[in-house]
Amino acid sequence: MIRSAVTVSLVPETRQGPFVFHDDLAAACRDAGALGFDGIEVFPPHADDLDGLQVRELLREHGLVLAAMGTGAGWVRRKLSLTDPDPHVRICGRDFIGAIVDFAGGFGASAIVGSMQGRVAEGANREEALAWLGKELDQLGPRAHALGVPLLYEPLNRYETNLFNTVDDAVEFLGTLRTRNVRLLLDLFHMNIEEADLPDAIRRAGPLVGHIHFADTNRNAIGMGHLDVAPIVGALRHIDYDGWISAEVRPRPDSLTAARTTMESFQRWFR
Ligand code: LER
Ligand code: MN
Repeated sequence: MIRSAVTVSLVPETRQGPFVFHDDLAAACRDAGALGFDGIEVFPPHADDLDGLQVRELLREHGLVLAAMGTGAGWVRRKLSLTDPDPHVRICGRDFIGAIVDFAGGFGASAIVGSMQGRVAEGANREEALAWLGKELDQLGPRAHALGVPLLYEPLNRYETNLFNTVDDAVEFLGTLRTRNVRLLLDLFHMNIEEADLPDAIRRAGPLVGHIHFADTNRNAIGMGHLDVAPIVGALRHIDYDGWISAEVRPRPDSLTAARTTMESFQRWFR
């Protein structure tokens, strides 16, 4: 069954970022639960900064589950990435993501490789960078598989990476990996910038779609921009998508309004 989630960032540097709730996990769980969300997607500073028992208790208290966990704090705070020319930076990046894979996996949730994919550095060799990315995903995919969850890879728009911007290019790349345990996270905000036709791209990705970031064209809650939502929902139904619909949007005009508007849109389109 398709389920609703809302994002919570616990990383102070991302206060201007596309997360509905910020800083206070307990308050976010209370508000998400009261609004009827099925889960929360957490963006932690580091896996070690979370107390698993406390997270479990908050989720239980508010009738929520962990939908997924972002790993981008490794980039935001330490400039780690899986395609840095320095092998030590790549290893630290893999360790950073791996710890989140383990934590999230314990809750039956996936970790997301988004910003941590990095980019091909100026003057560097693209094939080499893709080989590094492939090698790391081939280690992280089986690590997630051992916990019974897929790893999520997110194509980003051209202003955030030069690795893969479109769904088709990302699908082709995933096909070159040894692991079959990496699925696509499709973020409607990035897709709106890069895709010629969003529903067509979703249909082509088909069973590889593992998670959706539900955002309008301006990265506000769905319903606050001009995205043509109906054909996208039609495409998700066409591929029998049954994962998370997670609001990774700006808290505009405020967190509660963004969350409430998301929930109204979710009810309208998926219930
Ligand atoms: C970044 O723009 C984004 O969409 C995040 O989900 C990546 O981790
Ligand atoms: Mn995203």
